[in-house]
Amino acid sequence: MTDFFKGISKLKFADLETDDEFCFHHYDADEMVAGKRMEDHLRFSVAYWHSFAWPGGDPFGGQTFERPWFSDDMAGARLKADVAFEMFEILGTPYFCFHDADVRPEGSNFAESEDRLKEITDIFAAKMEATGVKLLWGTANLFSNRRFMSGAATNPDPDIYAYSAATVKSCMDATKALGGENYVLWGGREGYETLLNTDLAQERAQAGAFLSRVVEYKHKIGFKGAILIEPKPQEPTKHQYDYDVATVYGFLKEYGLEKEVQVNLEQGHAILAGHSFEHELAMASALGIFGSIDMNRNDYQSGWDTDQFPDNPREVALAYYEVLRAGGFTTGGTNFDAKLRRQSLDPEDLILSHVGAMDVCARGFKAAHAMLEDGGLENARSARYAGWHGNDLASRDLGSIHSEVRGQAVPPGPKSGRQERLENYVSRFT
Ligand code: XUL
Ligand code: CO
Repeated sequence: MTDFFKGISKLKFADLETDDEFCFHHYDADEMVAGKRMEDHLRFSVAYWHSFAWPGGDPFGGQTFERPWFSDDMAGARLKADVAFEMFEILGTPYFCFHDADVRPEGSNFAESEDRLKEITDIFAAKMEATGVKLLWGTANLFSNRRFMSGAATNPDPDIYAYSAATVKSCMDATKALGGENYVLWGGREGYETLLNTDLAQERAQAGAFLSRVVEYKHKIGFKGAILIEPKPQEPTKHQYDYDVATVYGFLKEYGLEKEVQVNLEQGHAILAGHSFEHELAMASALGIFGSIDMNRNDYQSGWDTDQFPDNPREVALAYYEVLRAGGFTTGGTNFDAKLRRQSLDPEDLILSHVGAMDVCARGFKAAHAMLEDGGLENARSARYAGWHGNDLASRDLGSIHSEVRGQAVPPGPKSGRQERLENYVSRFT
C-alpha cells in the first residue's frame, strides 16, 4: 500500500440522507435495473492519462500537480501503477483505460519503450488478477511526442508511419495480453494545420491502409475485442480527419471496414463538432457502429476540449437514452476521459471527482431507463411515423405518385412535432 490516499477507504453506497462526501448517493453497483446490476450496465472506467499522468498544465502555465510518481524512470511508473489500482479499488470502478505513454517512460529507442511497456503490462496483469479490475480499452499515444507533430498514420514521412504501425502493434499486443475488451484509435494528429502543405488524398489513403492493417492484425492475433475509432473534429489539429460519426462512417465504407470498426464517442468531441452527444450516439446506432463512450463534458464557453467530469443529469440521461436504445453496452463502457481542474491539487479531489461523475451517470442512466420503460418518447416517435408503417411509397416511381397526388382534392396539411410536450416529458424524469 502507498500512502497517497491514506485515510480514504473503499467507498460505499449510502443514500441521499447522508451528507458524507465519501460515499455514493445515486450509484449502487448492485442495484438491479432491468435484470442487470448497475455496475454491469454502466461499466465505469478510469482514464489513466488524466488521473495519473497529467501534470495540470494549461496553455498559459505548466505543472500544478506534484505527484510522488512524477519522474522519468520505471520506479515512478511502478509507483503510479500502485496508486492507480488503489484508486480503482477505492472507487469500485470495474475498468480502466490507458495509452502506452501514460504507463511507462519513453525509452531511448522503440525497443526500450516496448520492453518497458511489457514490464508494466506484467505488473498490470498481476494487479488485475488480484483486484478483479479489467481493461476496457488500450490505445497508443501517437500525438504527444514531437515525432508525431505532422501526423502518425498520415505523416508525410513513411518512417513515422512505420514507427506508428509498430507502436500500435505493441499496444494491441499489450491490450490482448490484458484481456482488453476494445482497442481505441484516436487520431489526434491525423489531420492538418494548413492545406497549403497537405496532400489530402495521399493522407486519406495512408489512414485507410493503416486501419486496414490494424484490422488484419486483430484477426491475426485473435483479439476478440472491438476496434474503435474516436471521432473529434479538431484540437490539436486545425482539422482532424475523424471529424464526427458520419465522416468516420463514410471512411469506413470506403475501405470496407464498416463491419469491423465501431466508434468510441466522447461528449466533448460531439460538442466541438457542432453536434449534441445524443446526436452522435443516435447516428452511430442508426449506422450500426456504436461501441463505447468517453463520458466527459466541455465547458460551453471555452470552445476547446476541457475534459471535465459530467455534472448534468439531464444531458447524461439523454445520452444514456440513446445508449439504451442502441441495446446498451456490449464490449463498450463509460470511460471518464476527464481531468481535474488544475487547482484541484488534493488526492481527495481525484476520488471525489469520480464519485460525482459516477453518481450523475447513475442518476442519468436510471432516468433514461425509466423513460424507455415508460415508452412515452417511443410511442410518440412511432405515432409520428405511423403513416410509413407498411407503406410501399418509397419503392414506387415518381410517375405513379404524381398521378395519385394530382387526384387529391385537398393537399396534405402539416402536423405538430410536439417538441415542447416531449421536452416537458423528459423533465418529468430528469
Ligand atoms: C483526446 C481524447 C483521447 C482519447 C484517447 O481528446 O479524447 O484522450 O480518448 O487517445
Ligand atoms: Co477521449
